[in-house]
Amino acid sequence: MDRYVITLGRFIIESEREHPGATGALSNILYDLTLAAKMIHREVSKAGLVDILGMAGKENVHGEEVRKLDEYAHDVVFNAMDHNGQLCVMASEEEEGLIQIPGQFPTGDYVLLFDPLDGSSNIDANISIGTIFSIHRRISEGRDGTLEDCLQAGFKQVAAGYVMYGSSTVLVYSTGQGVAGFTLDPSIGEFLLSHRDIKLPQPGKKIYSCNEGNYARWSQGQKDLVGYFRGDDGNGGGFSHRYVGSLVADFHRTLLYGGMFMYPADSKSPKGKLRLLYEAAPLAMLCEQAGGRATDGVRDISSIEPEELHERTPLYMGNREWVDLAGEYLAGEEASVAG
Ligand code: P6P
Repeated sequence: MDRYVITLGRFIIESEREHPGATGALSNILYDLTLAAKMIHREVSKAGLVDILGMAGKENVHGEEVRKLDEYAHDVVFNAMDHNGQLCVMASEEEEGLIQIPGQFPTGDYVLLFDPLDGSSNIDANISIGTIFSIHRRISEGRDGTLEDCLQAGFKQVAAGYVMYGSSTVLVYSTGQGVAGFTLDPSIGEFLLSHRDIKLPQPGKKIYSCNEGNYARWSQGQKDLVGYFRGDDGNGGGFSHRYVGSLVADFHRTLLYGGMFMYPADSKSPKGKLRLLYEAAPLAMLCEQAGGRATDGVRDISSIEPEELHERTPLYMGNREWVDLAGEYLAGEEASVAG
C-alpha cells in the first residue's frame, strides 16, 4: 500500500487550505458530488446485469422497477445536491427547465449544471460513459437562482469536472489551479489521487477523433482538415483515428494522450450536437487548465456567452497546435457546414 495515499476528500480539504478566503462551500459541493458519483458507479457497474435482472423500464426479478440509468443518475445528483444549502439553482441535460432548490432547504451562492450520464446509450455495449459537471457562482439576488445565473460564459466557472465509468471509475476536476484525477477503489469506497497534475502531452500523440460518418455533411474546410490528418493530398498524414462515440471517454483519452477531439457543425446540425453549458464548457475548462485549447472552430468555448440553457456548439479540443490548425481550415466559413 502506497504510504502517500491521498483521498479525494483529503485533497479537497488541502486545496481549500490554500485559499484563505475559502468558506468551504465549494468543498462541500465537490464532496456531495463525490457521493453521487459513487452511487452512480454502483448502478452503472451492475448495468450489464440488467438483461439478467430485468430490462430498464420493466420490473426485475425482485419486482423492482428497473430505471433508465440516465434518469436514475439525474435523480441521484439532484438528491445529493438539493439539501446542502450551497446551491441556488441547478440545470440538467435531463430537465428542460431550471431545477429549483425545494422550499424546505436553504439555498446558497453556487449554481450546478450537469449532464448526469452522457453517452448512456453505449451502456449496453459496456462502453465507458460519464457524468459531467460545471459550477458557477450566482450573480442574481434572492432565494432562488435564475436563468441568468446559469447562462454564464465558461471563463466564469469556479469548478468543472467529470466522472468516467469505465474499466475503472475516475473523477477528474479543476477549480482553476490545474487538473487532478482520482481513481475509485470500490473495495474501500474512496476516490484515490491517481493523476496529481494532468497536462496534455506536448507534443501529444497524433490522434484525431471525430465521427467520419458525418463527412458528407461537413463544410469543405472540415473535410480538408480531416484530409490533412489522413494525408489525403500528400500533406500531413501520420495520424491515428480514434473515436469511441462517448464524449467523456474521447476527452479523457485526449487529455492523457493528446491529439484533438472534434464534433463539427454539419448540414443537419448547424450548431453541432454537443451542449455548451454542461458538456463543452466544463471540458473546455479542464482542457485549458491542462495546457490545451477548446473552441467552436473559431471562438474559445470559454468566451461564448450562452443564450439558451440547452444550446449546442461545435467543439474542437486538445493540443493547441491542432485546435489552431482547425481554426485555419475553418476560417471564413460562416455556417461552417456543407454548401
Ligand atoms: P455521434 C453520446 O450520445 C454523445 O452525446 C456524446 O457522448 C458523444 O460524443 C456523441 O454523442 C457521439 O455522437 O453522432 O458520433 O454518435
